[in-house]
Amino acid sequence: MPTNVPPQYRDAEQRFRDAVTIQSKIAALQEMLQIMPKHKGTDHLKAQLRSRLSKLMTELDTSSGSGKGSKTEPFSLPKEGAGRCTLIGPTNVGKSLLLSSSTGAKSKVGSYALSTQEPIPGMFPFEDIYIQMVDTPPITNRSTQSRLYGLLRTTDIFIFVADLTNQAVENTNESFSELKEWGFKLIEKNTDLEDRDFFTMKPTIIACNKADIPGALDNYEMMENKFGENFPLVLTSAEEEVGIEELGIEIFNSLKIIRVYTKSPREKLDNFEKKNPIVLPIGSTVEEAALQVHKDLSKSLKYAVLWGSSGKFSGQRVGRTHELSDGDIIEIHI
Ligand SMILES: Nc1nc2c(ncn2[C@@H]2O[C@H](COP(=O)(O)OP(=O)(O)OP(=O)(O)O)[C@@H](O)[C@H]2O)c(=O)[nH]1
Ligand SMILES: [Mg+2]
Repeated sequence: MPTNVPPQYRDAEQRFRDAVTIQSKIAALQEMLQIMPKHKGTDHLKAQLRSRLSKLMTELDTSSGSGKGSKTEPFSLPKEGAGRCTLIGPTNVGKSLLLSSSTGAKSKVGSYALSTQEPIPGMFPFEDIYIQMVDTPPITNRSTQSRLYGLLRTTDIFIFVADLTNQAVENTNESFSELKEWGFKLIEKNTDLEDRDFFTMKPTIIACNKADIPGALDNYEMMENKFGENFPLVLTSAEEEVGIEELGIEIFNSLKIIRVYTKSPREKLDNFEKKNPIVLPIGSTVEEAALQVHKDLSKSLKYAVLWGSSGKFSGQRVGRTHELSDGDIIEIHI
């Protein structure tokens, strides 16, 4: 243990020792990591704390589904739809209003700080699918941080919300550092997601909000210069419902999913209406699509007839290992 740590570190360490719940242990560890001075002498201790943190997070993940621990984990929400994206940011940036304008879900909007105290889910309609969107308490709120952490681990996509009228670049940098301290890796544009650790590596979109307020556009330019190369940026006004569609496109692209439509041999292609697609990860095969329809169907599957961009021609017969594309229509034959 290095002797040159500040007194606040000792306090946090004491809180860690006294902590009874996993969440308060996590919160104390997070604080210790944040307070610790950054120099070579603390590297080893930092690594130890991180490893403890990750063990506790695994415990939290496994205990939250067991029933008996449910009271300590009020931030666990059932996943719904084609994926989960979570709105993250400091207080008052417009996360709750963005949830309402994107999904219609009601989350308390307030001009005062810390108006949101717990996560609120909504469903974001994107073309013919729904994506779960979750509003959260501000990342800076210590009393909800450890539970927020658990929620973020189960999130597919981070949507960081920046207020263009309030030190957007500084606040984004600060929150990104915080998320990194928590052990998250913000995945940058065009990164290969294969073999990623789902719980810690997160594709991140930045919503630059309050675009309707005079002066916001100049700050958007600063955000673009600073972050535009590495992250998808969307200019939004939650107030005037601007940029919501663009946000949907970025979320869909970041989820790396495809939509596949199943047609029965009795249906005519001319009358076929593309709706209720099966949603699969990019790279999925005919067999995986059949498996989603029904377990038995994938076993008895002989071939599929395919219309769409993954085929060489319309109505092509393909086997179970054929890789599908977004928008494909398949007819499964057994
Ligand atoms: N002009 C304008 N005002 C906005 C916009 N988005 C949010 N606001 C206002 O900003 C204030 C904060 O909005 P909230 O949605 O409550 O912010 P929040 O990020 O959820 O805040 P916390 O829950 O405290 O973290 C409210 O007064 C909103 O009406 C926007 O795009 N334009
Ligand atoms: Mg809020």
